[in-house]
Amino acid sequence: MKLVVLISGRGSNLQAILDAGLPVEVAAVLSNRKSAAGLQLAEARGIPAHSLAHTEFPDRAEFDQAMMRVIDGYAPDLVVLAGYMRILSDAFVQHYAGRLINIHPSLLPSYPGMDTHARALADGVKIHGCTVHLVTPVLDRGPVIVQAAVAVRSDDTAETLGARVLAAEHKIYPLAIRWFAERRLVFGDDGKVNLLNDEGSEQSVFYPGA
Ligand code: NHR
Ligand code: GAR
Repeated sequence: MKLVVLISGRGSNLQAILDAGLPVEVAAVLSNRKSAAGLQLAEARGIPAHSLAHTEFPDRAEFDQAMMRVIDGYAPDLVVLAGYMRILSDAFVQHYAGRLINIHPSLLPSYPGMDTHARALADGVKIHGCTVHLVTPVLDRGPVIVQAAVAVRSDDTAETLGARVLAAEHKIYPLAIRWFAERRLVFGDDGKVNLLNDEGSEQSVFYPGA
């Protein structure tokens, strides 16, 4: 099972994926920012690391086409967005349909988009978390694969809450990739994802509070 991972920054989810002992090969890492720390991490592990600056392309469609050419050179089974911060064109999403996943720092469909921890705190919600989902053209609305719940504390700031959510991300993203690699995920026509258990039947997917 070959993966290509797309990042924009720090790369802590990339690191969690690399350190999880998964039955996968991370064939390449791509960033839309040259300064992304995750690129050095990839290089240190001997993984080809590419940066394509979106600012050097005339529009989103042409940038995405350039990304697709590099990605397809590695013939990945799965494309993993790990803190990748560019909205993807429909052509890109369709090209990788069923093999493109993202981790988002909220319990989707709550808090799509940016600044999720500050928005959750402003609303006074008591449970927050993160979601691994299949990417579809509608932003942050693709089928949910797995979620982790994180209890909000009365003294939380966006930083303290975000740090606990990030720790949960580092658990569920490798877990979801393992299930994908083991071909245990079933993407139903109803837009729902189920997990095959050892008996071969389906069970709903969840991750108890992290
Ligand atoms: N693309 C599609 N088509 N569908 C999804 O579900 C996607 C996607 C691209 C990225 C990740 C997502 C997240 O987890 C993701 C899901 C970036 C933005 C954004 O507004 C929104 C959602 C996500 C990632 N990006 C700005 C843009 O104009 C740039 C922001 C910046 O550079 O700081 O692309 O939340
Ligand atoms: C993670 O919290 C990820 O969920 C989030 O960015 C962070 C990346 O951290 N993704 C988004 O907000 C996507 N819009 P990392 O680079 O250390 O993995």
